[in-house]
Amino acid sequence: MGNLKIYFAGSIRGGREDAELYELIIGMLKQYGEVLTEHVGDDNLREEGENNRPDKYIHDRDMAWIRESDIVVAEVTRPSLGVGYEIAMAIQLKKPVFCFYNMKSGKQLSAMIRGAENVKIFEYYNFKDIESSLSEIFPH
Ligand code: 6K6
Repeated sequence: MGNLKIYFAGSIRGGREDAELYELIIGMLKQYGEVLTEHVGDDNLREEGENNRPDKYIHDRDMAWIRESDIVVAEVTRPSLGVGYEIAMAIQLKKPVFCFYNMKSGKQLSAMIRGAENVKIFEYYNFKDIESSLSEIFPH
C-alpha cells in the first residue's frame, strides 16, 4: 500500500477555514499511501500566501502530481476554484476521484461536482464518518 500515490485537494485561496481538517485527513491518508500534497494541510499556509513561487509553477507542478497520482481525494465543503479545476482535470485523466462534503455546512455542493460521473461523493457529519469512508475506499 505504501506505493499508492494520493493527491489531496483542499481550498487554499478559496479560504483556509478548514485547514486543520485537511491536516487531519492527510494524516489518515498517510496510512494508505504517499500524499503528494501535504502542504494543503499546512496551517501556516495562508490564503494570501507566504509562498513566493509563481502561479504558473504551482499550476504546472500540481498538474504533474495529478498525472502521477493513483487517486484524488478532495475536501469540497469550502468552495475553491482550484479544487474544482483539479477535480475536473482528474476526471479527464481517468483518475478515481473521491470527494468529502460536510453535511453540517448548511450549504449545497455544486451540481458540477455532485452531478459529475466518475466522482464518488461522501457526505459526512463527523470525523469518524471520514475515517470509515476512507477505509472503504482503500482496500487493505
Ligand atoms: C500559497 C498560499 C496562497 O497561494 C499559495 C500557492 N500555493 C499553492 N501550492 C500548492 N498547491 C496549490 C497552491 N495554490 C493552489 N493550489 C492547489 O489548488 C492545491 O492543490 C489545492 O488543492 C487547490 C486550491 O485552490 P484555491 O483556488 O483554493 O487556491
